[in-house]
Amino acid sequence: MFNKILIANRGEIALRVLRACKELGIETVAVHSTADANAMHVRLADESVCIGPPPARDSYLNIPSLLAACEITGAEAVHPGYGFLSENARFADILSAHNIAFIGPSAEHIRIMGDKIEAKNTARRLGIPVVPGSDGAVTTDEDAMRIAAEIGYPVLVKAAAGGGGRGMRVAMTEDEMSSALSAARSEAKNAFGDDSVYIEKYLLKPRHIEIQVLGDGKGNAIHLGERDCSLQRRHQKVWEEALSPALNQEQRDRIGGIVADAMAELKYSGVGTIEFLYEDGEFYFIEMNTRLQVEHPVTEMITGIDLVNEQIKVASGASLTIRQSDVTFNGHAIECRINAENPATFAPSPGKITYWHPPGGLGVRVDSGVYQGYNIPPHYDSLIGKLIVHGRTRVECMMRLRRCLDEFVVDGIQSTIPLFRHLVDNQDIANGMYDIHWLEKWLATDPFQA
Ligand code: MV4
Repeated sequence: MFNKILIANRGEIALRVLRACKELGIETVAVHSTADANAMHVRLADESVCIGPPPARDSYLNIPSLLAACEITGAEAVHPGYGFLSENARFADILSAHNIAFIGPSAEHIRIMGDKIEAKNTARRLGIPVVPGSDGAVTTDEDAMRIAAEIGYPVLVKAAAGGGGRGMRVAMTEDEMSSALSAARSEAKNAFGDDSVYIEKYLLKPRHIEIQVLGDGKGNAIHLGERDCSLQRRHQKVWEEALSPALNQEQRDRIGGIVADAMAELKYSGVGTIEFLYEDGEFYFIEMNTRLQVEHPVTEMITGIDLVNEQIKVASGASLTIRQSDVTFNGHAIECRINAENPATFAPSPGKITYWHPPGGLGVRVDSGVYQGYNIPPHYDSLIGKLIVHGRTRVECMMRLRRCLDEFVVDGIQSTIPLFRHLVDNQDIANGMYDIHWLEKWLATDPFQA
């Protein structure tokens, strides 16, 4: 096992990783920008190193500074958290060249899954169901038109180098195809410097359902069920829950088994998430995330498995000790992302938190790096905490969530808490009847009379 881990992140996830390290008896090194000198992850770590000025590219993304911090402190491993360098294959390669462990999968697996076409081909080869479409990039517009006609409209033109919804265009009919192709290509060229695109059948009202996996890189892999992340705005998840209100145990066992077998065959190491679109009882792979995700606590709440603890153990060379038959799903969990934002417009709201009173009690978890008197810097994302609530049933979970949202007080800044007070009382949400477009449609009805 490692003696000392450097945490190459900030905010709530740096704290989350720090807690797992402490419980394993591992020393911790925090890194921080000059804007984060007063951050909680710096205070709670055994040691800390300032790695640069506020902009992330000069600090949390600054590989030479991070290497120097490892060197100075003698850290044997780096946990990247999510975002920043967590899916950077070059960073994983550089660490290994310096004999420092990257707590995550192999650079090769990060690279494969970072290329949307290669990821899809790999998934298909491993027996994971994928969206019908072109097998790889389309070269000419004529090819694209022919393939679209074969698949049947509507189709979606996607950038090979894409992600986060950029470089995507829908063509509802053949007449829209040439403008969709040129728009997707030019947006992709601008954003990623690569104008290759591929084509998929466009699913009109899917849910976003993702499967959590854990592998040891030696051919052992298990799945930890799904999370339903359909409630999102502009590709930013807002509310995540496990299990999905749309699936039954038979569907879960089936898709989970397919994914776990695929990850065993790939010899995947660490935690990972296989993202699917789900529509009319069918799953369609879209991408794989090779990192710990923001919403991992909902899975922890229903399985009792500490994902960061497992991640660290397999990165140090241990074999998986949890078998698939050991994994059981207990009750229901919901996560609300508490952002420092206007709840109606989502405009960022950095500044000083003058009052902070998080909820508590049975089945309640608040993962946050903030405290009363803390000044939220404007340089990073607006996530200031996550409220995760567990109940024996989805109904109990929703009742508890409503109670927690009543208790939660955040003053001095605006937060997304009022948005969740609306959602927890909404009939569609209570019925679990929502797809990836639900939240944006509901916001268009001006629920805050903004
Ligand atoms: C799709 C789709 C419908 N059909 N692919 C958006 C981001 C990228 N990761 C995949 N995305 C989508 N791919 C097909 N064939 C709809 C989306 C999509 C979406 C997916 C997941 C979560 C939110 C979304 C919001 C809009 C569109």
